[in-house]
Amino acid sequence: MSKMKNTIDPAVNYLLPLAKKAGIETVWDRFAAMKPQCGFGELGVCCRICWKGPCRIDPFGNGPQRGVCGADANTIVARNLARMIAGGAASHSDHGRHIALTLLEVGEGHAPAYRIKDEQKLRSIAEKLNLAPADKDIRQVAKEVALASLEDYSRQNYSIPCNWTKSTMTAERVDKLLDLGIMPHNIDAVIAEIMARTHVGCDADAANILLGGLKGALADYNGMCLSTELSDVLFGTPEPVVTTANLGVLKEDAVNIAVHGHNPLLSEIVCDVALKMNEEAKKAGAKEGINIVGICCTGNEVMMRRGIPLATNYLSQEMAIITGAVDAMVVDVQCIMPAITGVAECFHTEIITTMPVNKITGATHIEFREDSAIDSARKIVELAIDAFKRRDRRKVNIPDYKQTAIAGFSAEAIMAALSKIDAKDPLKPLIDNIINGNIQGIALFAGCNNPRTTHDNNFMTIAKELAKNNVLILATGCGAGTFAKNGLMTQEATEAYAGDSLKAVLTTIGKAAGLNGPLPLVLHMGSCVDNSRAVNVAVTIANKLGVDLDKLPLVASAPEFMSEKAVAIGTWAVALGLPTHIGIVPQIMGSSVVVEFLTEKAKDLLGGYFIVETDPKQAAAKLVAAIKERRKGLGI
Ligand code: BF8
Repeated sequence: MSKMKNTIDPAVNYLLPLAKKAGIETVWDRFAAMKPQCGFGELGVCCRICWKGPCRIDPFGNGPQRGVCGADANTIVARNLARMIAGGAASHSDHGRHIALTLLEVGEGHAPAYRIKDEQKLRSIAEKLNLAPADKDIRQVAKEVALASLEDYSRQNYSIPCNWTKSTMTAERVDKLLDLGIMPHNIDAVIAEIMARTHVGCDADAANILLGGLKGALADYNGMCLSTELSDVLFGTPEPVVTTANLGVLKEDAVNIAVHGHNPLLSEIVCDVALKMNEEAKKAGAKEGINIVGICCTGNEVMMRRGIPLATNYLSQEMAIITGAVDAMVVDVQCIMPAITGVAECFHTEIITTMPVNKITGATHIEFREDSAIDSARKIVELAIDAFKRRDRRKVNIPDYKQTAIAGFSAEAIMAALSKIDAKDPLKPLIDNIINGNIQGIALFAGCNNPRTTHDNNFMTIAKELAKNNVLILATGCGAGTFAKNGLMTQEATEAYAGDSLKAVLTTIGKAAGLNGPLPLVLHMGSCVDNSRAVNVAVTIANKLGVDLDKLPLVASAPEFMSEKAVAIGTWAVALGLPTHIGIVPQIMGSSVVVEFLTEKAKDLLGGYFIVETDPKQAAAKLVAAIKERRKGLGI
């Protein structure tokens, strides 16, 4: 059997042998050392929620079929899955809480580092939330929108839906979620409810636990949605911007600062401050001043709003340090490998943690608070400049790989491009082309990378197949990172890979929008929380057609996912009615009830369902089949 490749990223392939030679351990080494991974864990039948255990169910039926308390495989698998969803929802919604609290501070005039950058968006959000903003002062509107968002974390009345989910769905979907009892009323309460119902001796009915999980996933959607929209208010709504991606964006003659993590509250201020400290960097010998680059979702945030180059995505974050050219890696929350401090010990790189609840042993901690954001950012940039002075030039190996990437396709940017074709009815050209089959459907790629499969390969293979089949492609998160690094966010990629009718549509829109050629093959919608942007586009189309989301030829794919957040996202995609592909075998296979619920029963209840397929070509075929089935349902 041939050995699976670690990655198809040329920059990583350049650096891995160098890491090996220098004895630096990477994620792929640790993954290899972990094999064989625990079979019980892989099936999800290991229970560790009380200390009578750990218990595990024998999947072959010879050993124990119940844990010490009597929980069977179905209960155990469902509980484990629901708890993962709660973890994901907690992460996204905590991010959203910080943004909402900051907007409140801005409204009250207490956060000098921040301001309202997109007033029009703020007013349109206030309209959607029924806050009658027309005659109000903009700071008052900010306060009211922030408070309406924070209400989604505090409401105690179970029968009132969360403001954001209710106001961003089709009416039919709202009714369906209410009917099923899975409409969230309060993000924090729903997460707490999952933890409570999965405590030992509580909910033992797998289907009921999964309904709780679906509610948790919708709470996740609510938190993501408000994170995205309020970030646009504070930092600007993305518009298409041309930039570059992959590790070749690092510069030998600059102080390279990598911003890594998720929340733009930190990265935006670091970028602002760094711009003002360019001269200090030059005085320290960096001819090109300061070069900020992004990693993971923070990378997406600053790429789409500022055109800052993307260095890399999740799985290759250590590689950025192994170039020897990163002077500081500034991190906030989520998806930061604890391994980075160990790698940084081999170089001069400062790893700077910034959040009180996210510290890493071996890192320098500079606390970042919204009220003193500029001071903290200044200290961070000063540390980076100091580190640059210590850089060992003999250890610098910047791979000569980078690609052009056109990023920043917010829902608003897509509508603006379409309005160049039909100003009165911007959606018409898109809908007409979906109905006439020039665009067969829309696929949203999301989620992480995972060493269980070749880094970036599933994303690239499936996207090229779908494009060939005239499917319009949207991307977020580390999937977006894959496409940016590997050249699919370019006009050339449209020429090379799009089917003829898709190419013609992308060319018409691109030319009308002044791009002098087609739109890129993959439209970059942003970070993981920005998956809500794709929902925004889908709901607009659904409302226009007068159908619910589960009728649209719209699919989602997380072909290399790994995080609890991705589990939550995939689950809400199903709850919203989307066929949702995952390319990694989920840790649920030990329960036939859970598998059947998520791949079949969910379809009856919600219209959406999971498709599990690890082979990327097969996955593409299944997604195309799901799109065709939807088209047939619509009679198109
Ligand atoms: O939120 S795609 S590895 S960085 S979890 Fe993490 Fe996964 Fe990347 Fe962004 Ni999303």
